[in-house]
Amino acid sequence: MIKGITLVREVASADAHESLGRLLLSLGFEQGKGWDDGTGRGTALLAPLGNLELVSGRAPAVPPILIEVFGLDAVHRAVHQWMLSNYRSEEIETLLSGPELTHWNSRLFTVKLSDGTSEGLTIGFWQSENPLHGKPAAIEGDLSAAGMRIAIVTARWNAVITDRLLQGSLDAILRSGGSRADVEIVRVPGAWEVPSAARTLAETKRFDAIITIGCLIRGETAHYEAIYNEVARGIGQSQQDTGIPHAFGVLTCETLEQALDRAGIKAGNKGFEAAVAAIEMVSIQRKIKASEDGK
Ligand code: DLZ
Repeated sequence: MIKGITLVREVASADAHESLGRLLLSLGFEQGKGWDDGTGRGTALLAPLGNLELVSGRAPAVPPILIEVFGLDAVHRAVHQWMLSNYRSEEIETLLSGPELTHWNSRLFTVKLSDGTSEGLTIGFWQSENPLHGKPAAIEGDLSAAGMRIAIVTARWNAVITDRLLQGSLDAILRSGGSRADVEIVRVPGAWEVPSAARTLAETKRFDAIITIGCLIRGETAHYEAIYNEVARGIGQSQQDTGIPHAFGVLTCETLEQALDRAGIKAGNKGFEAAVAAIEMVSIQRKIKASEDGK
């Protein structure tokens, strides 16, 4: 039912109205639908988010108009610059404060606009010091592989590539706190065989995640598209049917050079990336289950 919040403030003169509007638009407000009925006018400045905050038990943050920003220092410089063209420099010192830490883990500066009214119009610009502030609450996986049992299925075809991907996966697991004793490596002839081995491993329920590794090179692989589609479908289906996360580390490349690039030369190591994804998915799965159990 609620649509939005509007704060209305009077500005003393048409010039101040114009100038303040320009400043706020330059800082990132979006121009909304204003009004002008001949007797007065309103400028609507839209922010991406707004909220009404009720406070008890301690004094609320002042001033009542608080604008949350990114890059507080840059905003402060822009406001200072704007004030230089609207106020005398000795006035600015009393009207514009420097950014300071607040008791609510943020930095804030205030600017008082002497707009002709007795109180003036004071705006606080602030930025949270908490990097997670404002992010929607979400379940996110950790990157700790400690105690995770992981199976890696790797194809022997194009072993010059798949061995590097395998090394990348092991590297990621061990560096994330996993143990070599908890990792089982299964070698299959080619990419075609990867899904079936992955499913067999997943069905044992002995593993928290399966990492699949292979390398298909278009120029050297007959029916490249057909094989690739089946491999991708088979791995995806095994993941969905068994509920065990399967990370996809099967490269599909135009050339051997491109494959080498993705196996640790120029474009990262996709085996490493697949292992990180597997670890994260196991962690996410555990957290989702834990949150369900806690209900
Ligand atoms: C046959 C074949 C070909 C032509 N190319 C590849 C490839 O690029 N990458 C790969 O992993 N495997 C290839 N294979 C082997 C098939 O995946 C499969 O192992 C065989 O057809 C036996 O079923």
